[in-house]
Amino acid sequence: IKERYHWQTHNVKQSGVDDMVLLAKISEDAIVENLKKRFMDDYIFTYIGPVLISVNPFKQLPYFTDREIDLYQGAAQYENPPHIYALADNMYRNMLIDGENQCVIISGESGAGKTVAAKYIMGYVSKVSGGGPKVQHVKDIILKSNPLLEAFGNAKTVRNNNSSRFGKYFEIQFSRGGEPDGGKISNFLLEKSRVVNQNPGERSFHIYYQLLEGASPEQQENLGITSPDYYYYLNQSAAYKVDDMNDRQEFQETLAAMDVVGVSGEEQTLVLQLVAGILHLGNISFRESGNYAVVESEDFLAFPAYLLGIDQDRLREKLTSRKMDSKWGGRSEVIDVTLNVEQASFTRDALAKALYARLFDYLVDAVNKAMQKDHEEYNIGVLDIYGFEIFQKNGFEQFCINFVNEKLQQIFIELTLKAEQEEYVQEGIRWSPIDYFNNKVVCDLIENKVNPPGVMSILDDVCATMHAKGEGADQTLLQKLQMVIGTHPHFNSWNKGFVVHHYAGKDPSAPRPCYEMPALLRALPPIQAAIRAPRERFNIEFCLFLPPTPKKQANNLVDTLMKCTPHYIRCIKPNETKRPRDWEESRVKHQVEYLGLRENIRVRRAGYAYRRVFQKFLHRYAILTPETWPAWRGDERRGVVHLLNSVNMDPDQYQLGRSKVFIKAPESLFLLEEMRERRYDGYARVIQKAWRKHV
Ligand code: AD9
Ligand code: MG
Repeated sequence: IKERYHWQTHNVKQSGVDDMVLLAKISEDAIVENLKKRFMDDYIFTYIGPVLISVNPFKQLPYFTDREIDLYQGAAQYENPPHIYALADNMYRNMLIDGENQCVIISGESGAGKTVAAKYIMGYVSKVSGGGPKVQHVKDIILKSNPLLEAFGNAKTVRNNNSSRFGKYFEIQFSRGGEPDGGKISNFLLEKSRVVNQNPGERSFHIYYQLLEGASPEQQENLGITSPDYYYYLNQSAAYKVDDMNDRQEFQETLAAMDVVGVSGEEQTLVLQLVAGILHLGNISFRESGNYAVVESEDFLAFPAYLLGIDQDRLREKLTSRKMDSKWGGRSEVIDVTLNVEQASFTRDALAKALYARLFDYLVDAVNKAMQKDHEEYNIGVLDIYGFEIFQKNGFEQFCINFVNEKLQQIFIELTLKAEQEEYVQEGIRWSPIDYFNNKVVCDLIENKVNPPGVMSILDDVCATMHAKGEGADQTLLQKLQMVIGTHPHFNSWNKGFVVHHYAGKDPSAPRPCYEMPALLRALPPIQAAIRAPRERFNIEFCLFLPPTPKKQANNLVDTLMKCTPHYIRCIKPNETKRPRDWEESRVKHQVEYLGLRENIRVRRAGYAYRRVFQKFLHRYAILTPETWPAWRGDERRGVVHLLNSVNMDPDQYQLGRSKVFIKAPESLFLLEEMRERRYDGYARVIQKAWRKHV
């Protein structure tokens, strides 16, 4: 009654169904309808069993205060309206009670609210857990790492003003007593190409604009700071400002965050020198001189060389020539090859990207060092990785991102269905398994090693021999793909690239990016370090290309996740306008389709829509019979039978397992809920009246 009363005073009424397992009819339309109804009533959260659906409200809602944190602490899922705090609390309790690591996989397209969700979880855990000054310090670092990594890893895109351009797995580590006393961040797939150019209307990483707006006069002088249109790496897209974003103020926050994670003042100066150095590097241009590239103006060479701490001549040499292995008369030697203008510009950009990626890794390392603890006990991991990306032209970056998403979907399918089946076995429940689309076939298409080898293996193969093949590499690759996997039902190729039918299978809504060969291959060949580190302490190795580690990264991530108890948040973006209360039906429907929500509900319902341990069931429906109210005394199983008999529940509708009651159709549950509601409403009215009199 206490909780019920609390929500009533907060004017919370029923809107649609809280858990879509209870939908009267399962269709995409019914799901969209339910989400819409709730969205319009400012309910952004809805469950499908244990899975949380979250729709981006594009406005601040009032239910994220300490009061809610209090309310959701230790409460069962059904006691309160769906909320991300309920999920966070569940993870935290599970970890403590079962002694198992937990993870939450947050998925959804760009701008759907993944990063905001991740922050709510970290905020919640930090609030409900205790700890002395040392733990408080770790909490500070956990929370401050967000603005720091966002400054360097987020950017304005056409879809999201604060789009994460890297994937992040954040493990909060706990003591046995549940205090967060450490942490670890793994970062994935930084979109480093953004450093050198952006699509129209998009910006580079926030730090650039922060620095340009926020630099002190002294910094401006030392770093050669002027207006953003001066820099080639920023002026191509001609987008400099973001609505509601104060770059100047955020610059101060970024610096403050570096302080918290223990990046010293001196190191901060070096970080900013690198950031500025990359900008100035971009202003070096080349002209043709007798078939090869020379630096257009020596003046533009000196400043980046100074900022990056390398010799000017050496920088010139590195930008306009390349070392190559050559076989000559049976002997192998290294020769210098001069580059043409296009190659020199490409080398400059490659250098800028590699430097930036190293800088980003350095910052992640700094955060990790600050949160490091010597032995691991428990952890909660939060995965916030960018969703499926389909552009006009898709290259290696998209291929990797989409592959990771494919794998995440696979884990989702495996773990939710597996967990479901295991529970039936454990409880001794009779049931018949149901069919579902398993995207393992798509994962295999990409990652199979043999029989037949997948796209990754074929790529590796062709790349290993590519230098010999030169310009014809993309055709070689295509031919090989066509030959080996050309008949695969999830694969198509055409003369410039190939298409993968990503999850959701042959469904017309399945994401189907076209990967283009030149864009794909350009990112691939690993050419090793060319210039030595100018600053050992930074451990930033100048190199022209980073080896293509993302492939590996995807699998490491999957291994880590598979060892945790998983939780899921599926984020939905209701519109493209970023406005509150704007609902684009077809966009939502599309997401509902490819996230497989209908399938999710179907699987959840095919067995038993509802399950609850005896004691909790008795507690929830205690009000329905005099014998169970206020509490049932005696054997719990008998109590449940008594309760179900007294409401005339059809015996076909339920089964009793070893410790839980399973109820088949949601309609049966509706009935129970309705009866319960009516009784409580009666009580609540009486109490409210009494309360009003009292105050
Ligand atoms: V991307 O893949 O990194 O481009 P995300 O991370 O899915 O994307 P993000 O969390 O950054 O999206 O949300 C985008 C914007 O939507 C935020 O900057 C907020 O302005 C807005 N948003 C998202 N979730 C909420 C929310 N729960 N309440 C209020 C929200 N606003
Ligand atoms: Mg994000």
